[in-house]
Amino acid sequence: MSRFSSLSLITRSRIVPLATAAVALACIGGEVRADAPRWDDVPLGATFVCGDTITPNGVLTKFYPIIDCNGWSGCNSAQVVQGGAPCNVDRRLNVNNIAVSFDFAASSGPENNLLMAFGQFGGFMNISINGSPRVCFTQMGQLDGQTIGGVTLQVTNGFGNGCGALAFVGTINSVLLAGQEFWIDGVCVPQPRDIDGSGDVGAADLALLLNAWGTNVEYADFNCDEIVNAADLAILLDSWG
Ligand SMILES: [Ca+2]
Ligand SMILES: [Ca+2]
Ligand SMILES: [Ca+2]
Repeated sequence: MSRFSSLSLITRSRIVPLATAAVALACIGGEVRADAPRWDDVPLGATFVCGDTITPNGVLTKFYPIIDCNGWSGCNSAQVVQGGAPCNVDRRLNVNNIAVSFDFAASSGPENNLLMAFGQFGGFMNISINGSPRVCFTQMGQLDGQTIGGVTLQVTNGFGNGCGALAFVGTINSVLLAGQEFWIDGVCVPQPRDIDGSGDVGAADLALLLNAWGTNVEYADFNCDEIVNAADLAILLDSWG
């Protein structure tokens, strides 16, 4: 059995297996904000190393070493990339043996129910939420149903190497993620289906969504994949009325 085969809390002296709980959760709308990193405004090719601090979309973002399940740590770099496989949704962050943290509480305040697109293609990853001990794991799917730092996680796809989405259900002050062959994108706050704030979901909201068709505007990108398309239309219609 691989030493990385089970989801474990990192400690220097012991590895604590976590039970997997099957929890069905829905991600419901959130606040209209533009303060979650999508990387599209960060210069292409920008490269970050441990100790760097940046503020994509106003979010305090720092880089730290990655730590494996036995306590080894290392620090390579993260780079803003675009084009080609995998998981291309405009610009994204290639996380290559490094950890990246987003401190929402120190920026515009804690966020609720974030979504994040990811691509995982090998090695192991770390996650810490709200200052929790880092969890070391080898498949994003292992996070599905876990509660870390008081936030419950829901994974869509990504149960093997490939692209998926991670939903954070709860209040998020800060998140740290690390990976070896790992891509992060579309960290965002799910937007209300009532786009115009009229109090219901109707024709005016539909018109706004259709007007944004094919773009990456946030207000109509309900599933946070950085494109307004049929998936978002289906979500809007599901909330009709
Ligand atoms: Ca992006
Ligand atoms: Ca409306
Ligand atoms: Ca979308």
